[in-house]
Amino acid sequence: TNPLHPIPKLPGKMLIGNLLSVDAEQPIQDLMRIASEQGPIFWMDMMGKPIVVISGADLLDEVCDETRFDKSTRGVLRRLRPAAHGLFTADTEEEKWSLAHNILMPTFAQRAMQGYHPMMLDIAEQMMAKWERLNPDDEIDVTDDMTRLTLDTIGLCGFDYRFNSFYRDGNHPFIDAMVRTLEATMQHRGLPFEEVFKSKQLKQVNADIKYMHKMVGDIIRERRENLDTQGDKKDLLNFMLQGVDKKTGQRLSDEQIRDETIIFLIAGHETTSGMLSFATYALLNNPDVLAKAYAEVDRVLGGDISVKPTYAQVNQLTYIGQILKEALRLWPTAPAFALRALENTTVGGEYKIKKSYHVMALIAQAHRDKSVWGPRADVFDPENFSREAEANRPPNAYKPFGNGQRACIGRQFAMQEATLVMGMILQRFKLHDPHRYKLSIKETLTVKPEGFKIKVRARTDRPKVTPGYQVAATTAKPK
Ligand code: FDE
Repeated sequence: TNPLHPIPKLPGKMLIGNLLSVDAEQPIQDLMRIASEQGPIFWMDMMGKPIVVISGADLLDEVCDETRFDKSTRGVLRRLRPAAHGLFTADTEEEKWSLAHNILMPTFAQRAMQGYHPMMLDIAEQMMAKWERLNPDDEIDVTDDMTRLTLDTIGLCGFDYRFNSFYRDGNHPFIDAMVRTLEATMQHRGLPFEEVFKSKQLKQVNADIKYMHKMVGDIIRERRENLDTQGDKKDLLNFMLQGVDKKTGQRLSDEQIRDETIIFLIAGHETTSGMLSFATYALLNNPDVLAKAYAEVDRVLGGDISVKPTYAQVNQLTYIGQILKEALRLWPTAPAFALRALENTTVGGEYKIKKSYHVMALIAQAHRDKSVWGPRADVFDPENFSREAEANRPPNAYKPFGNGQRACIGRQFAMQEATLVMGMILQRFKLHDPHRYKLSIKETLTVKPEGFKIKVRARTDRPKVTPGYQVAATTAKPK
């Protein structure tokens, strides 16, 4: 008997249900496979609790209706609250969420990005310098370097802190603490006796959280004490210290600023670095796309790498933008999000969803629905994001940044940063794939390529003139 009939049920074991039906190391890839066999909706029994997995475009459109569904924090997000209880981990009805949301929205709006450009550029140049100085036989672990880049970028734009990841072999101790906390939270699956047989790991997590809170807390206190001299820095910390919620007149407490800061680091670094890594992989495997990308970069940024790209130029790199969007279609680095029905309801005309069910929007699979993306849905093609294709697509078919008011606040930030970096890489380097890398995906809170090693060489075919020189080319000094 299937109590959720007609929603198909994943076959499972007595008592434990589907607890062991999904690969613990690669749950997302396993769920994608299961979804392709079971269809656009199925459910799993997690020790008595139903999880409904939705992966069809029509059903995804329905559950994106915010009058019927809201983000759910059950599971990992709630377990992350001791480390950081704020935007990403709070429930929509909590005052914590609306206060931080109202204060922070303007600081992440497109027009705020210009202020972050110099800081994004600062970190991007560090990565370029590292790559330029490599020996011909040196390899780059793409995902590692992209993670250094995205972390350092949020550190600098967020609270004027330099993790200096490009100047060290291992990680900054803060990063180790954060990664351990995330790993432990993911592994903790709510099994009986976990507290006992994982007590050592849990003790470590408590120590790590304490360390993160102290480090960020100290930075906040110091800034608050020096606001008269440092109050004009254009970083998120100053916006949080000075911001007032127009609706309520309230401000963020130091404790909440601390939690939001940790949340930016958690939510922003792996997602953005994964996007850049998948995009690099796609470029290496699609020579036509790569050629078009080089042409755009040469036209917009020109060949003179001593001239820094401007904010306006980054916004002209629209084909690079299409490449990044398409990378996030095939591999949305936040591959699923969790929902709950506000009232018992029915989706697809026949599937009853109770308030108590856990609904999972598996966008990694929904983004490959052939009814929307056509027969070539599994093929990388930036033309999926031409202006025309975007205009003709149903509204909720593409959701790599989540949905509605709970969608990603860092979207413009991530796209701005990634476009700048991709542009600078292509302006400078030829990419090589010495091992003919076969995509292998590591899953944590996010998905990202694992063991992806490339080599780069300085380009010898850069255009001689930069865009600004074109009119006066005769007076430009020869190189
Ligand atoms: C959020 C987010 C999301 C949703 C989730 C859920 O629903 O749960 C998603 C899907 C995302 N996000 C995605 C992404 C991608 C990328 C590349 C990114 N993301 C990036 C970033 C950066 C930064 C800084 C960020 N990011 C942040 C964030 C936050 C804070 C959040 C929360 C919001 C609310 O809730 O309000 C998110 N993000 Fe992201």
